[in-house]
This record gives sequence, structure tokens and C-alpha cells, in this order.
Amino acid sequence: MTTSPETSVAPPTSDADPFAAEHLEHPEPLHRALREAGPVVHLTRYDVHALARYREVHAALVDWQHFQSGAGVGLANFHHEQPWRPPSLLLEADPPRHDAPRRVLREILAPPALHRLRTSWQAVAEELVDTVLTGRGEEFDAFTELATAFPLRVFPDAVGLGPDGRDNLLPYGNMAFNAFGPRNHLVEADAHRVAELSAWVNAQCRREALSEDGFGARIWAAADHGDLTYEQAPLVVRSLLTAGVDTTVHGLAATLYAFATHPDQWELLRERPELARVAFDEAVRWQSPVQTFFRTATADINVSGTIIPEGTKILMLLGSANRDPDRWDDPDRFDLTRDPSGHVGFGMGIHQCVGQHVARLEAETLLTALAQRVDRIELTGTARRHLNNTLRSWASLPVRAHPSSRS
Ligand code: OVM
Repeated sequence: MTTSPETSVAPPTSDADPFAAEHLEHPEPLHRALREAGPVVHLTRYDVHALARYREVHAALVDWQHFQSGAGVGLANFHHEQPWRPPSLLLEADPPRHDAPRRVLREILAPPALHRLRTSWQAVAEELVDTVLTGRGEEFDAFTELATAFPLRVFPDAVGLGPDGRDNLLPYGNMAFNAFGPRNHLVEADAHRVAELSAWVNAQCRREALSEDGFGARIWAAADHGDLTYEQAPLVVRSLLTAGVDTTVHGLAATLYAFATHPDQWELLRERPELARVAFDEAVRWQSPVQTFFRTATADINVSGTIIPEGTKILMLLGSANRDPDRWDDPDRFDLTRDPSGHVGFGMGIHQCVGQHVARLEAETLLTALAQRVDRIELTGTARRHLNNTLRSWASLPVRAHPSSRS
């Protein structure tokens, strides 16, 4: 990754705005155009370089020394602009400061630590699916009734949140994920709620606000053990509350949408329910609930022949990398028989989603309950998107589910 001017070329340019409504709604055409334009494309509107191919996105994700996170992973450069909130100790930090918080959270969210949650999450999933199947003549909104309802039933309890104000979680996450993009109308629309929502979230991060047996309490216990400072603990809890709700809601929605539009794949899941986990990862590859993150160049970096200047922002199009035909066969196909590992929907490298095992457990328990009870799931109307600068998010998934005769 050294600078060698004789091999560097001016990159192709594009005046497209990846954060414009048309591209947020249907990102694939722009992604294809950017991948085909070259390995690096200069986006003139924001004066940033964009990576749309798998190879370069992957290379940037694993090279934290040249592609730093500490200047923010949105468009705003924290060296020049005041962040909207104190930066995340995990997401918006580089080694060595990043490492202690990461280690603590990794332990707390590791598969063995989640084991005790499985049985109760299974029971909640079964109850929830039974309720939607009996209550509404088998027609319901799978976005609100399943993809939103399930995480909100299990995750806040697992963190140890109190009962009040949980309806602030999704709006806060929506705001946080919008904040990685430009200050467009999506950011402006929520500007009046920043203070109120932030105050609520920050209050829930206090030790006194958390139950004694959740993820939150374990983060505070790590401070008792000297693995974190007491100043760091509430910010690590804040990461759970910021990154742990909207992501799983829209990831589950993506999975349900995938199955509602691919009946043969639902049939396959029903025959082989052990595919539930790989189905979720394939849906994360196919839809990429987190579409983008930025990095900042720590030096003049030569990326496939283009010099990216030190201190400038680089847009990584995760959703595009996850559908790059040079990496994936028939990339636009949702296919349970492929191996989706290596997708960058959870990122890659030292910042790769620390909560991915929680997300997979939510998906596995919900999909398993559904596959045991439902023969067929189909859209009954238009699946509607909710626009967010970072999340490929949903507003509505009207479906009909045909209860299976064998349950
Ligand atoms: C955080 C965080 C981590 C990942 C994603 C994210 C809003 C936030 O540590 O706060 O999105």
C-alpha cells in the first residue's frame, strides 16, 4: 500500500449521491455502475473515494492501520467536525484504545455466554408466531409483528433495561444510523429529537438503571474487575443500545422478505431447519442491512492504482461488495445452498460486528419457530422500505402465512 506515483491513475468520477432517496430505495443499479466504473471511484458530490468491489472493500476492512475508524465511520471527519455525540469506544476508535472495550464486549456476547438465552428466546418466538397465526386470519405485517416485535421482546431484557421508554430504542438507532451519512433531509427530520432520545439512552446506560443479570450489568462488572474504567462502562452499554436493535430488526425483516419472495427456499428451510443460521447470513449478504461505512486514510494510500490522499474519507459500499459477481456466483440470487461466509454484511477485521452471535440466535430461534408452523409465506401487498442513510430498512411487509397441518 505504498505510494508509487508512476503507477497511479486518476480514478473515474461519479456525481451520483449514494444517499439520495432513489439510491437508498434501490441501491443495486448505482452499485453495479460503481463496480463497473473501476476499483476506486471519486464521488465528486462529497469529494470522497468509494469502493464498490468486494476485493477493495475487504482489503480496506482488514487494514485498520491505513483505513482508520477514529475519525468517525460516517461522512463527517471528527478531526474537523464536532461529532453529534461522544464517539463510540468500539466503532469510532482504533487500536490500542479500541481493544479493551472490544475484548469486554466480545466475551459478554460470545456464543457460550448466550447459551442460557436460547431456551427462553425459543419460547418467546413460538408464542409470538402462534399469536400472529391465530389472531389475524393468517394475514399480518411481518415487519411489525415479527421482525420488530421479536427483537424488542428479547433484546432489551437481555441487556437488562427497565420497562419504561423502550419505544425510544428504534428511533434512537434510526437517528444514529442516519448520522453516518450527509446532513440531508433524513438527518434534519430527526434533529428535533436528538437531545430527548440521547438523554433517555444515556440514562439507561447508568448502572442503577440496569438489572443485575444482563449484558449491561456484565459491562459494569468488567469495570469492577479493572478491564474497563468506570468512565468507559456506560459508553460500552450505549454501543449495545445503538447497534443492537435496528440492525437485528431490519436483518430479520430482510430474511422474512427473502423467504416471502423465494418460496422454494422456504420449502428447503422446512425440509432442513438446520439451515436457519446460514439462511440468516445469506439474507445479510443478499440485503446487507448495514449498507455502508466510511474509513479515513491515515496516509496517501495506493488502492489498486489510485492514490487516496491522507486524511480523506473512503466510502465502503458493503451491499455492493456482497453482490460483486467477481466474488459471488449469481450474486442477486437468495440461495440457501451457497456458502455466504466471507460476506461483509457484518464487516470484517477488528471491527467486525461484535453482536453477530446475538443476531444469529435471534434469527435462528424466530425462523425455527416459523418453519415449524408455516407451510408457505407470501407477500399480500407491497413491501415498503423506510429510508435511512445507512440501513437498508423497512416500513411494512404485508404477508399471508399458511399454517402447516403438521403443527
Ligand atoms: C456503537 C455502534 C457500533 C456499531 C454500529 C453502530 C449506530 C453503533 O458502538 O455505538 O451504529
